[in-house]
Amino acid sequence: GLSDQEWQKVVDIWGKVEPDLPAHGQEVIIRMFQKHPETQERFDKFKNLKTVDDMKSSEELKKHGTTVLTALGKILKQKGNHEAELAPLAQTHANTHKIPVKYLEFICEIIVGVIAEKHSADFGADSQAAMRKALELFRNDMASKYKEHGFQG
Ligand code: BLA
Repeated sequence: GLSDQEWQKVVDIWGKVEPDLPAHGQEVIIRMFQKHPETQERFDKFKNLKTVDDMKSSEELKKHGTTVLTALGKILKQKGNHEAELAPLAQTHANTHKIPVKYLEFICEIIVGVIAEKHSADFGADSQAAMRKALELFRNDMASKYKEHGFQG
């Protein structure tokens, strides 16, 4: 798990992200689609977006980015006691969306990268390390829940 100090770093940096979730979320989703095009194929509603300009103009994409970061923020603020938040997410992601754990790794790494770019002064090495640990915990707990649903992930 994370120490109290590490959780504090996670919550503090999230406080910098939160005032503009749509811009951060949009950037995260576009980068994921650019770097890992197979992830875009998982979205019926985004398959038609061919260029970065198409992606930037899509209100639906921005909305999805906001949904993702809103859900993640709620989870991080639980400081590991996220069972209530994780259970419904694991359920849809195992049974409906069927999102491999590998894709969770992709998006988590991109989230760290986007925060590092937008908030370099507030996201030093120790904060980055704390955030990586928190995201790893999130992924590990998603992976165990996937298995309960019979999805190997
Ligand atoms: C939908 N993803 C959702 C929803 C939430 C999240 C809250 C809507 C409710 C639901 O269907 O459960 C949350 N998505 C997240 C979080 C992350 C994220 C917390 O990416 C990452 C920290 N889901 C993934 C990944 C993909 C993904 C890596 O975790 C990428 C391929 C896909 N999420 C995905 C899809 C939907 C979804 C396809 C349905 C979108 C729709 O049609 O509305």
